[in-house]
Amino acid sequence: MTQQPENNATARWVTPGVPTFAVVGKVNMGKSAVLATLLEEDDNAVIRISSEPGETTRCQCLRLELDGDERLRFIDTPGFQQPVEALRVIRALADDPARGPGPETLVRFVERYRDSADFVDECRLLEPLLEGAGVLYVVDPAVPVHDAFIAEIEILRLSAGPRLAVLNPHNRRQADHSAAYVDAWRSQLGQAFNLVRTFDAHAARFAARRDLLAALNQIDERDRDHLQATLALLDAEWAQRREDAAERIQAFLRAALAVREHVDYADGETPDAARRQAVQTATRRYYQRLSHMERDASNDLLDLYRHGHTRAATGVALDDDLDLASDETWRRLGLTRRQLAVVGAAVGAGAGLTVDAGALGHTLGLGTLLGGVGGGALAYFKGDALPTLSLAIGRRGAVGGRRLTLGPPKNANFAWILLDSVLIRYRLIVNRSHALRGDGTLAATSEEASETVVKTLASARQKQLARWFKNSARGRCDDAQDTEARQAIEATLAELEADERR
Ligand SMILES: Nc1nc2c(ncn2[C@@H]2O[C@H](COP(=O)(O)OP(=O)(O)OP(=O)(O)O)[C@@H](O)[C@H]2O)c(=O)[nH]1
Ligand SMILES: [Mg+2]
Repeated sequence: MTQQPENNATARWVTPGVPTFAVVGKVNMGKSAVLATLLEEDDNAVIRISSEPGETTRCQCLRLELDGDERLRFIDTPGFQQPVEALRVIRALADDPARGPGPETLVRFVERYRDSADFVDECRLLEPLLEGAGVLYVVDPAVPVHDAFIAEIEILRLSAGPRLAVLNPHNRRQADHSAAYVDAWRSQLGQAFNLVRTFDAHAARFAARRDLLAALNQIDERDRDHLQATLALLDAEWAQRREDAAERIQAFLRAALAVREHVDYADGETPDAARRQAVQTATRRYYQRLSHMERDASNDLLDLYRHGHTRAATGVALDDDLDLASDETWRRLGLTRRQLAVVGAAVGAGAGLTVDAGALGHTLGLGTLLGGVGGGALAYFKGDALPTLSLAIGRRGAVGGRRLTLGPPKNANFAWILLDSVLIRYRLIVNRSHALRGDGTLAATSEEASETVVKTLASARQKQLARWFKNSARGRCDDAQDTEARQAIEATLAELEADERR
């Protein structure tokens, strides 16, 4: 590869010491989408992505910053509008028509048309290349290779920097290499580009992003050490994120297991009815509080993974916030009966939750408590499949004044369901593309929502976690146990990231 030009005073896009690549291609090929995914930029105000061709009209600098330093720079560019005509002009501008145009001819082309009404987009997109930026050429391999593309490739071949071609299949089935035009594209691109890679902007996860950045390292021998160090920083940052995520999930579980709901009420003339009413209120509040806690934890994970414009307003467990008051949740998530028995045997009775007997003496099935309540409430609580909540009713204040305290379900699966729901959300988050510009909610298909995680964990890890649930619910975890559980969660997160199924 030829050398990057010396820093010239008029350079706008390229700064020495910061490897720079211009992302170029025909309009609507997904240039901006590739960049959004690569740089984890989900803000449409920063990177505009739309099915409207010609969305990007000016070059824009986008930086990959790690540890506060700009490590890599990408320039999002407008798409080629008239590549065939531009190539014709460039050829005509060649010094020696027999030898054809060279890099200097591109310079001449841009100088000639920069301030004219012709080839506006071509001049804009070529400018960074003339300053020495490398090329990241994006095409959709579902589209046949026609003359306009061949002209684009010919023009880009004249640029002096390293060149990488990216096949960004808009239709995911086309990612398969037997897809219609992939071979034709590869043979066309192979002649003009140092390397050709597939990168599905709507599906690429961390490993694919890393691979694409590593490909830049392969083609850009000018900055090899810098790029290698950048990859190391990227890996460290990702590992830190996962550690933070595991910590957040653990904090959520700890807090959720400790939730107690209190309702003060007076016996009045019909103490049974008053009690039923209080239980109903406390139960609803209890489950709402948990589902909000789960949603907040999910939003924190979204922030951690740079999805600040996506919110977990809709739960994955059901079509609303995680609905722990629904028997459907209790059937679908968590461990199987057999797994519960195995972990229960390993860590002692009450492997799920053992409620502090002092605070919450009675346990009463909701079916019993709600027996006389109307159909609406029963529908809400879905009858006998409901877990039994821990309950205590004590005297309070004036005559007949009572305090009802409602605690966690006695069901040993409770903690596992909480963990499952947050892990399902995690899987959605790490699989989510930053190029999506939807309604900003983290939604799951019913298939995604029901693909439980905790059932698939190795038995040894289930036992580790069961031990932590048990001790944590009793407020008896030391640092070593906390660390062990966090590491178990972290290892699970790493497995979810590596899981190719989606
Ligand atoms: N399904 C799918 N759609 C994609 C993918 N990449 C881009 N698109 C869609 O293709 C359209 C164009 O994407 P952009 O990233 O805006 O394309 P662009 O090349 O930057 O377009 P201009 O700026 O107009 O030149 C948008 O509707 C994207 O959502 C992909 O990998 N999969
Ligand atoms: Mg664009």
